[in-house]
Amino acid sequence: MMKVYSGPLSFYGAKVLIAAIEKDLPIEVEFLGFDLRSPTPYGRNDEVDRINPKHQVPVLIDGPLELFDSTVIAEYFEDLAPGKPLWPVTIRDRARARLLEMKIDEIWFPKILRLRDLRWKPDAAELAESQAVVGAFYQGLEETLGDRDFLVAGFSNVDIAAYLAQLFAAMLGEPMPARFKALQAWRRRVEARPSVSKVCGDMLDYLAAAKFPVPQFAG
Ligand SMILES: N[C@@H](CCC(=O)N[C@@H](CS)C(=O)NCC(=O)O)C(=O)O
Repeated sequence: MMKVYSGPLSFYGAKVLIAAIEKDLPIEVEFLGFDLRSPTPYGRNDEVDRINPKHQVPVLIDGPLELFDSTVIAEYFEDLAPGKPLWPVTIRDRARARLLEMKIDEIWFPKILRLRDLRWKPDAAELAESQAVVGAFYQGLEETLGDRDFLVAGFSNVDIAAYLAQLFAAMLGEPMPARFKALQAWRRRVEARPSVSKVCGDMLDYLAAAKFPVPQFAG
């Protein structure tokens, strides 16, 4: 069976865990030690350090194949189980979806995570700036969604990444405002999926057990 190293509150790890469930790919998951009350919460793991020079999760081991990076792993899953696609069908939509997913991973999520850093080093001006960034993130998603059910064309890796990014924003005190009606409906649509409900439900149980505020979640 494939093995994934992740963390109990890992955004990038959760992308992989949700994709594996969507594709019915059985995986064994091992969480690294994690200290929610530390600014550097991740513990070290020899296997992760050996495989990933960036010392980050997720890491996947499938027999002799060893991978790191959530998007690289998701592409491997796509090739393993193409019958349950997590990218859109047309070439242009696939390109759009890949670009938006990269933007969420590399631009939006790190900005959302600034809210976590500000818990350790409070700074009113930076907090206001981060709150404005999260507002722009929601606004951009609502505009991208338009009147579709999902962000590009059918449920895809983009919806997984965007859902997780908004969940982390909510965990960090900036939940999606009610005025984004289409996006709220999208959020409920995504969290009704058993894959999302299971993986995010486990993360929120972890938060609750650690006595951290838990955002609204229907799963
Ligand atoms: N681009 C990478 C980012 C991975 C990443 O930042 N993982 C975080 C957990 S969500 C991590 O391991 N952080 C620990 C560290 O950087 O020391 C991916 O998509 O997998």
